[in-house]
Amino acid sequence: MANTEYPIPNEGRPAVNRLSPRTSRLIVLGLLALAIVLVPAPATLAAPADRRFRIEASSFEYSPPILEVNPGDRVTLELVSTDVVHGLYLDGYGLNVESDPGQTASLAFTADRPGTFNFSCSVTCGALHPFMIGKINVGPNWLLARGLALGVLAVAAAWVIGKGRG
Ligand SMILES: [Cu+2]
Repeated sequence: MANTEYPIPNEGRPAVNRLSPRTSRLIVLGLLALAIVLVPAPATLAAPADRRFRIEASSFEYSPPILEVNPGDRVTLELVSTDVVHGLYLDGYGLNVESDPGQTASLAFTADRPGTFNFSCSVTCGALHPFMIGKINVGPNWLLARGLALGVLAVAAAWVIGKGRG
């Protein structure tokens, strides 16, 4: 009768040995959750660089519509319209540029704010003008990654608790 998995009460063992496997698992999950919340996001993975993007604007889309940069990058957007006058207004940074047909207009800024920023056409260009949008991701989305990881942990905890009841 040495190592029974579930210690018999009043056997005289110290209380620390009486943690059920379920409790131990929940403690491990709790510690993981704390780690996910408390561990700082890694600093910028890459050193700041000069990034240049050529964005073609046509009715009613941008090509490419999604840009990825690292925090601290010096970003230059070259907007070139292929048909009528289009603009690009970058949310969050409050920057705007307009391009005449066939002309390239540039916009330069330092991506000093991490996050996802939408941009949209700033020149009324036709029926679908309000839908002429794109976005710039500045760095990985750590908030989203943490949220997903915590969600997975919550599901695991619910499973452990449910299993213990069954
Ligand atoms: Cu437009």
